Amino acid sequence: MDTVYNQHHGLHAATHEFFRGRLVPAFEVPARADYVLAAVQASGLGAVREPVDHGLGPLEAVHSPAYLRFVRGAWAEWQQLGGEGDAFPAVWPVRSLRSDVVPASFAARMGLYSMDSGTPLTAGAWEAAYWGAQTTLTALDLVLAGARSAYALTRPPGHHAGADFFGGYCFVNNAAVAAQAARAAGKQRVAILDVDYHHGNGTQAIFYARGDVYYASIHGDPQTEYPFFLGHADETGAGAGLGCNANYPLPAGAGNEQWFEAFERALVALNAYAPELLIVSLGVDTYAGDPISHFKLDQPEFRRIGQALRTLQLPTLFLQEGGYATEAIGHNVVAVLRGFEE
Ligand code: Q9C
Ligand code: ZN
Repeated sequence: MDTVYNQHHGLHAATHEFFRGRLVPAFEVPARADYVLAAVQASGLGAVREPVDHGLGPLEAVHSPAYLRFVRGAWAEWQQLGGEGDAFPAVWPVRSLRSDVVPASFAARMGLYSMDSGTPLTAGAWEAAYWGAQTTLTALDLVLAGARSAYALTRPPGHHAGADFFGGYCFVNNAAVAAQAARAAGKQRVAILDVDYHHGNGTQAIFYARGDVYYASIHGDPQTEYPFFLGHADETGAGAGLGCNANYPLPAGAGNEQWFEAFERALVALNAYAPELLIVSLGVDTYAGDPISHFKLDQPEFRRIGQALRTLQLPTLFLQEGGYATEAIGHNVVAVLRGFEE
């Protein structure tokens, strides 16, 4: 399986994020991708390729142009205001406030276009997110051209980003961009399977009322786990998308057997949808050693994930999402990808 990778991810390098009233060292850091790249290169998995630029069009097919313009220009605006350090939102248009009028204030627009204060907007956030999407689209091209599978090694991750907001370390929803591009290329039914510890609220929301893209996720119960406000089991889709959304929330602390039981149920339901393409939102923050997540998957389980995914016999695009046990991410990701190839 070939990997597509771009160096621009390193331009997005937050130093700190908010945690319990303090600024702590950021978790979503360039070293994450460096460790994965080293593990991919050492594994003999396949070639490592550079992305081809597909332009803004495929991003605009998922995200609102106003949101993309905001993220692209945010750092320059922040600099003009004299911003020191990374930019964070501090005010949001919650219930009873208006979100239909776009404010002139940069601080207000930071809130309008975001969902949390845990996502530092850095000098290189746009560049990294843009090239992350191009890396994703290039990996999709390999699969559309007949490769059995491909892996997009990207950061920042994507699955929390909605059509018009960033959050959860995500700016551009790569899984959604890939699913939409696959639809445009003629795939009739696309399935996204999200195995990141956190529910992919952005991906779910983007396709919630659509029957042509199926979304399934196994994740920490939103009663106690981020993103809190989406990801419950009763969210099954709406309108034409009714029955095309499946959530498998598990309690914090869930281990190998509990996780795999839910995973197997997700695979059965997804298979019944009869997709033509599978996109895997591959977060490895389910690992027992992850510093911000609370499942207890052991390292050998990641190979099992890949082996089980192979049984679906679908063209499969793997996209990097979370995983914050920096030195272990490479091992865990490569274990999934090699398991798939066995
Ligand atoms: N200080 C992904 O895994 N809050 N995003 C964590 C820890 C947000 C994770 C708080 C976690 C988002 C793609
Ligand atoms: Zn996650």
